[in-house]
Amino acid sequence: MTHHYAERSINKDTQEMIKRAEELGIETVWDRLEAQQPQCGYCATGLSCRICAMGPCRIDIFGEGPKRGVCGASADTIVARNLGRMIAAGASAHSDHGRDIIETFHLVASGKGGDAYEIRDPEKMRRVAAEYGIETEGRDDMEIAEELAEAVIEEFGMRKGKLQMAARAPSKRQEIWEKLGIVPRGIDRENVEMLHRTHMGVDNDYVNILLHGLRVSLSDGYGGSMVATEFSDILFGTPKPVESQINLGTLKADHVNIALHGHNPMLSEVIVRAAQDPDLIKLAKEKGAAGINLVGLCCTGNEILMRQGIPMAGNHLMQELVIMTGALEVMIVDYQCIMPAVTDVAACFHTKVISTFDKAKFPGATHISFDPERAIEIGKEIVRTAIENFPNRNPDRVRIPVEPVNLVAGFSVEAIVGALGGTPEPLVNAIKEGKIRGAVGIVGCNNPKIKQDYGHTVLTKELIANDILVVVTGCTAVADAKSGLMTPEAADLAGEGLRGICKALGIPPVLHMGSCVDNTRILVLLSALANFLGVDIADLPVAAAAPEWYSEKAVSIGAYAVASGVYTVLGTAPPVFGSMNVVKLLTEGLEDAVGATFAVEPDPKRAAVLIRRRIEAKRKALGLPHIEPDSIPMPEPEITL
Ligand code: BF8
Ligand code: SF4
Repeated sequence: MTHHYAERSINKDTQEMIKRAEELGIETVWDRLEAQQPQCGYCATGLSCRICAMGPCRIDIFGEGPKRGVCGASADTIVARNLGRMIAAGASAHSDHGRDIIETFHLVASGKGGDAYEIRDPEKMRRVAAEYGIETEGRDDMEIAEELAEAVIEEFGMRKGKLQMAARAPSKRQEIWEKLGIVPRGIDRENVEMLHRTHMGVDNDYVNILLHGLRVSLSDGYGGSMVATEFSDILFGTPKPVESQINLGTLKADHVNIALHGHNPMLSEVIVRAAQDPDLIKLAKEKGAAGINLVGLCCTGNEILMRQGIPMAGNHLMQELVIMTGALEVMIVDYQCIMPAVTDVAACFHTKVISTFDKAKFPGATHISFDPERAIEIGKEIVRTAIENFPNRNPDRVRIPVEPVNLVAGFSVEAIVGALGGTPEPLVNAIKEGKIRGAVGIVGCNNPKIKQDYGHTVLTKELIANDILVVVTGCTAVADAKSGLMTPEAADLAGEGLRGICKALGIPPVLHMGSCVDNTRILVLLSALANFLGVDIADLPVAAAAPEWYSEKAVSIGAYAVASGVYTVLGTAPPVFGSMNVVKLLTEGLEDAVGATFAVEPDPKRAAVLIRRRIEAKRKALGLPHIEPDSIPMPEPEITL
């Protein structure tokens, strides 16, 4: 058994809980990764195929083994098909989440939202309705809502030529998509078409498959995910700056603790209300608790942090560890990124895992089927279950390892533009003057192959120190917040220019823009900046990075970032190195097609240099004061693939 806690995570809470897991003999994600070594080299490089029953096949590019699958598929075809399917799975996950949100909005619009849901941001709804060409003048909210819900629901199929919200991109960007034939049409349609194309004997041309991959990703970025973000704002409120706390120290030893894990705010928003119910609080006190304490995990956590200021227990790799505090009564899960292992860990404690979506069941969990029409009742039932479980807690086994850290979240585009005085102009001016050299979106997951949060936090610190504004979502946001980078005081870590601006506005140098579907907020912000300057997104001094990504959703996000013209650096290697043609297309060829590429760089200090060089090259091309890109020295690698 290894004792290299410090190699697994940069965070004290994680290190302490890994130690605790070893004391108790409980297996964690790191142990299971170790047990999987060595992982399959064919799969790691994208060279295995099990799409049909003539296979499974694998291609041996280096040795004497086969160069073709049974059907004759080459390494290029197999790698591209596998990547195409990853994009489609990720886009489908986001888009099906978006569908659940729009269906709830439709329910509200047709007067069936009960007392659980309402339209909390009618002004935003009217703005979106106008984009869809819906008459808003002199009309009642509910009338507009119904027409809007139906128009958006139609976009999941194929009734329209193109997705309406794709028109938010700058016109030059839309022209590029049209020229390449990758304007997103129906959301479901693009995903189904990818499954069709990657069936045996359909699309065998790696360029053609991957171009469609970009189209699929755009149906996520400007479709499914954007629907999820916009309609979550309309239903639950558009985020505004909010203070809260983060890490395992947010659990309270004397409270009933409930963790909300997953991605969809439909249920978690209702739980937030149920936990404030006076009868339930009274019941908690009768059971000997001081109150009810909610904490978030992963993106459901980000959703309720952004809108309600609910504290955050941690990111992806914390989901087992939060149970090992021994202080968790219930973990409520909806869907995505929930390791099946959580029920195994829960079985070692009094913790109950409650699954809630019929499409996401977990062996070992209690299933309480969520029905939006009975949302409040179900929310209360779940909170009551947690309270009733409190007396089963063994206080001797409780370990809450650290004190929580403060943070400020809630930076929707509306909030950012609001902080700037209603226009992106001050930000644009700061970029023009070089006080802010550019902006970078750092997004994505934790992956046990990388020391937890090292990639996120090191890259973030390198960039802000060089006057690059960082916006974050998903598990990156949680990583940076745990390291104290999301407070106004963290501006002291920024370069002089960025520091001055953050201090003047009272904002952190790292802005939390939400969950992973909320990467679409970054698309909207980029389009606003590009439109303000009258240029394309690819002309802006911006970039993206996913230093510790693991999920298929992250692949879709990376693809729509690049398809939108944003240079994107990945920290974890995607399974594409089995085809040098695919690698060349992704890291070079796409520059000519869409004005941006992927890069793979596991060392965040080197990734920071790649990004700074890119930003300076873009500044130079725009005629802004710049540093010669080649004069930024590249450090020797400390971490390799
Ligand atoms: O959607 S960043 S580990 S929690 S996939 Fe998952 Fe990755 Fe976290 Fe959010 Ni996004
Ligand atoms: Fe093998 Fe071709 Fe079938 Fe894939 S599609 S498993 S390469 S025969």
